[in-house]
Amino acid sequence: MKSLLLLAAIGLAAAEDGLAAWLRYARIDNPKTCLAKLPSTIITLNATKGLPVYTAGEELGKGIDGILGKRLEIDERDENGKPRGGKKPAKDSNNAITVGTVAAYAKANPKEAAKLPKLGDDGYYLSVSRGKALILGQNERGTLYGAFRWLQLLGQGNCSDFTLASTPDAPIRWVNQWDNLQDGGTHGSVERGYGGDSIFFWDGYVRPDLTRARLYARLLASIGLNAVVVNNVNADPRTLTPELMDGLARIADEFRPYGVQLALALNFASPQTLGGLDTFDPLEPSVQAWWDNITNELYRRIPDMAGYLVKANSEGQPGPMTYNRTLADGANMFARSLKPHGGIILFRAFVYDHRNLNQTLSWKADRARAAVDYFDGLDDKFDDNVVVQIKYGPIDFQVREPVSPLFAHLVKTPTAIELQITQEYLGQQAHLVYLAPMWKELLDFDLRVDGKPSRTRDIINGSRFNRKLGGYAGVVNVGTNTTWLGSHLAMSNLYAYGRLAWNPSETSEGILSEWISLTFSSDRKVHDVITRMSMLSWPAYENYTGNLGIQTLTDILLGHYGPNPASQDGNPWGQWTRADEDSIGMDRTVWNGTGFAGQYPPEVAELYEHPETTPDNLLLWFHHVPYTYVLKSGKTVIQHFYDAHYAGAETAQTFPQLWQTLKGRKGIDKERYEHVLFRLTYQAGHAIVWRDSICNFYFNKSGIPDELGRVGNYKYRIEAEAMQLDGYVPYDVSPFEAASGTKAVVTKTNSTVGTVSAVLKDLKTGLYDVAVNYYDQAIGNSTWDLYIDRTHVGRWKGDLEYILGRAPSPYIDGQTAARVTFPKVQIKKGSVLKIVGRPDGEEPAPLDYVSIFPHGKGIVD
Ligand code: GCW
Repeated sequence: MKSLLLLAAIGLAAAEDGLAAWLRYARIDNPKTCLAKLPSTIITLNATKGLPVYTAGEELGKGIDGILGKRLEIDERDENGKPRGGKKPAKDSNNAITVGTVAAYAKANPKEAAKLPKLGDDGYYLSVSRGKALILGQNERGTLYGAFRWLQLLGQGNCSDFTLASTPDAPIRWVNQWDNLQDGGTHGSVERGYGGDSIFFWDGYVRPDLTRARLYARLLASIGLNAVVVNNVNADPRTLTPELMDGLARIADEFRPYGVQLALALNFASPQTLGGLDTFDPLEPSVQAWWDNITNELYRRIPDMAGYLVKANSEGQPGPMTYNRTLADGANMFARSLKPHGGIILFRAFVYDHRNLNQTLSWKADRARAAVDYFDGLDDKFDDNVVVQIKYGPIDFQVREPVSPLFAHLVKTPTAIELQITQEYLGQQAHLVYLAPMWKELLDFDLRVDGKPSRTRDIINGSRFNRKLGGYAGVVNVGTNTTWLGSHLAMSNLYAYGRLAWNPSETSEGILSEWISLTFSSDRKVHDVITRMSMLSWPAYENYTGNLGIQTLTDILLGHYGPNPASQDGNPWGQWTRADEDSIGMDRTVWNGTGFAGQYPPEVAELYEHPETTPDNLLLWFHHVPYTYVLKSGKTVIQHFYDAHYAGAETAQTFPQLWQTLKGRKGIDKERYEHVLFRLTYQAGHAIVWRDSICNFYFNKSGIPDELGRVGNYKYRIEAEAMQLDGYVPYDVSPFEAASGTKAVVTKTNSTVGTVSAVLKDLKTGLYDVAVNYYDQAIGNSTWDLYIDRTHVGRWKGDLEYILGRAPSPYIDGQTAARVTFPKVQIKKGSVLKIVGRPDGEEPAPLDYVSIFPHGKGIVD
């Protein structure tokens, strides 16, 4: 009996698997004060099932039930304010939560409606007073946004009376999913995804079950986002077959109740590859007719489609330049097809040629220049439903970039900023990096166009140049993982993206605090710890990856994840650092370099032209200087590299410790506690990999030692290759800096069990932490066992690819390098440490080193 009851209780408890994200509607601490005033009826005005006002009613019912524990009755009114279906009005109808559009409200209450503040598109009016609540939207989805906003406030325990009128800062608040219809196998994968397969596509088709698509729309609507491009910008022409279009219509049907519109990424060559025409020249009438027809076919199925997104002439994608046409010719072709339907086209400014190897040799060549070079002269050439979508920085979602100068060049043409919630160069959601502070710096940056205040945010929202369109595009890689992004904590970035696109004046901490309350709880300590870690995370990540504007320094030829600074140079991808034995950095000055600095308006250009006036954190983005160049901080460039990497890695070590102080606190359930702890521990280990790789790489290049003697000297380490090897052989790691002492060990064959051992003769008897650095490749799941004498200390498996969501590399390198730590191990002087490695698949149980440091002394090496 007892066990049956227990089972029932488990069945009832919501699984904290992340699926509900910030929409958990968890009961607040003290619902009584709220309940006292709460009416028992929700009145919906002229709601249609399947549209946002109806959803708003439903959501309020669900939310209030969860947050306060009260079930409300729904009283549906028709367009004249009369109860639907001849029903009696609810008893409590004078004291109710009324929800509808301003227009529907005005019909029954013209006088009151006349007094309402004016709202812009998608805006809402929210008034809560002594039990009554009025939630009115400028349109259907505005109403839903208002409902969600009130629920967010209630969910934080805010039951006060207030009146609020809110209109989003910009009309375009889109999400770009990089979902593929299919990868090599059956999967619908997500480019740069670490959160599972596509929630939309499978095996080349739209999934039969779109439950997740619907839940996704709900999440996005709750933070004010209004459209999703459902497929990868590297678009598959098959997206436009009739079967796929039918499938897309089913996705749009799931989105519609939440006011989320579907948009589509297009492959420029589709008229030829799919349509069978002999050209895709945008000025060819047959090509225009083909797109007109496709567009009509799409709108026939999806009348509220938002529009298109196009990546053209970039990274091998086809585009108008294939026919010597301009980018505007290309964009306008789609704009014309969309115009009769009211659709818009977001045309990406991420246009560059990665194929010209000779460029690498030229001091003046610079990929950062490409966007302005390609778009200059086109400002008055675009149709009025074209928006140019510009990545925040001129290169590619790096940990630190200056704002793209193209924002200052397009005055007539509306623009949208492309941000990346997907942490492509920012730890791929396997590292905690809270991005709102970075986005805010970019959005608040003043480009000083014509010597006048010109913040990025005021350019994209249309106010600076008096444009109607514009806004935000966020690249998101949610997938089938129940946590959406593969990590619970990474979801703060999605929440922040929506909140900032709605209102860029919100603060990073304020947004975070809302998100913490809704995702976990309002517990003070929970807030303090998550806020502390999150606010430290971007600076820490920048510290242990790429400093002073040199870019993130990930392996750009593989996973865009682990350290590999050499991969930046010597190839045509254009993310160069120009590091040699003496000096480092891209000279982007006008006087001697690529001239990129001159693409900014004069005041900003002047700032970036000189090393003395360039902020330290962008120095190497704009200038090529000796490693011994002295920064404003008084340190040399090379010593800054060393110090920053040690500081960043040290901060990352505090994350798992901080998180552990939350065990058992309100909202910190076991499931999420363990999940987060695992990832933060992994991050702390990988931060050390980063620190040592980058420090050793530049030490090796420059020959300048660390003033504090840390780099290259690791007194607590025993290199695996220096141990007694049995079944293991030494292995030269490439890149060399991804291994301590440049070498690792691997098992002799794929089936040989290997052992490394060492006599710990110099160690005093005591309690130690034992860290083992190993490599977890994508090509197998080795097992390792650690022993001290006869005691089995622990076992681990090389299965991070499943836990982290994807394996960034099949090789033994900085991406697969990982660390596992066993705390509080009792070791005697003269004990024997032994690791037995069992290879699996093609993964030869690789080991790098063991680090043994006294427990509790705060040493990590
Ligand atoms: O940085 C690159 C990414 C590609 C991406 C491209 C883009 C979708 O590595 O994966 O392709 O940017 O933004 O188009």
